[in-house]
Amino acid sequence: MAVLTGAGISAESGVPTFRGKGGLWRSYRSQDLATPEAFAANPSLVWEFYNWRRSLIAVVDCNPAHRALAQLETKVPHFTLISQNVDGLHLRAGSKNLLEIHGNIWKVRCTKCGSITANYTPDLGTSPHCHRCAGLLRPHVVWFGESLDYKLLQSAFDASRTCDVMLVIGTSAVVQPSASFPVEAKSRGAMVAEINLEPTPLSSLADMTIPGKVGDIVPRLVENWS
Ligand code: BJW
Ligand code: ZN
Repeated sequence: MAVLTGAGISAESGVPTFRGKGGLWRSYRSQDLATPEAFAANPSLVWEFYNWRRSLIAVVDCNPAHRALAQLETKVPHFTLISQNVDGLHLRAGSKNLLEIHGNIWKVRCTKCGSITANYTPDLGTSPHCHRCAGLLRPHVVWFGESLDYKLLQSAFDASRTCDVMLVIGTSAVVQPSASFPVEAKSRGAMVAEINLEPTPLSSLADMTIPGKVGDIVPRLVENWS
């Protein structure tokens, strides 16, 4: 089994989504905050945005849907969780075989020496620097126009190609390459089921669409999984 999650699974924890009602990209321009060009032009502004989001995420917890997926992993022999989320809530819920394909907001990467470190201080200031080489740090997340980590991407495509079932949970399914994973799974004969409040571009391809809130549906689905 492969599971693809998006911001909708963390919405009930209180983490803002990107495109729906109250979504970040409704109030902020992604070009100004989530591209390498934006960071090069104004790193302080980008850090302000990420410090604000880190502070929000620091005070929330994983919800029953995150926990249910961690439990599902113990019931299914070959299970891969592919998450577009950077909030780390799947890890907090105990998921193990997890591919955080857009990175993790609790990690920072040095723009000079490339070293990646975990840092859980919510507010890092607007110009955090590397302890090793004094280079400017950036959030270890994937911005628009950046490539995903090659190994993570390969593992995500492998899981999509080889699964019998793919659950697609709380994603608008518009951002590439993630939106291709269910298409790949379906083309290799997998059963694709979508759980979302609203229809998405994937809905017409999915074998099953379950409309509703993740917190209502995912725990029930997992409880009944034999
Ligand atoms: C619930 C619910 C509840 C709510 N219960 N459901 C044309 C021009 C330029 C670029 C491109 C282009 N075409 C394609 C591209 C490439 C681009 C892309 O896909 N753009 C599209 C938007 C068009 N992709 C990239 O650039 C990627 N890199 C890449 O492709 O490299 C090669 C390349 C480079 C350049 C050109 C072409 C190729 C990288 C993408 C990185 C995305 N980064 C972000 C930010 C991460 C860091 C951070 O968080 O700050 O990732 S953007 C944002 O979107 C974030 C998310 O992971 C991602 C997906 O969003 P998600 O999770 O689907 O959230 P929402 O809000 O969209 O949807 C939530 C859903 O939940 C909704 O459907 C709700 O209904 C539902 N929901 N509550 C159930 N309670
Ligand atoms: Zn460094």
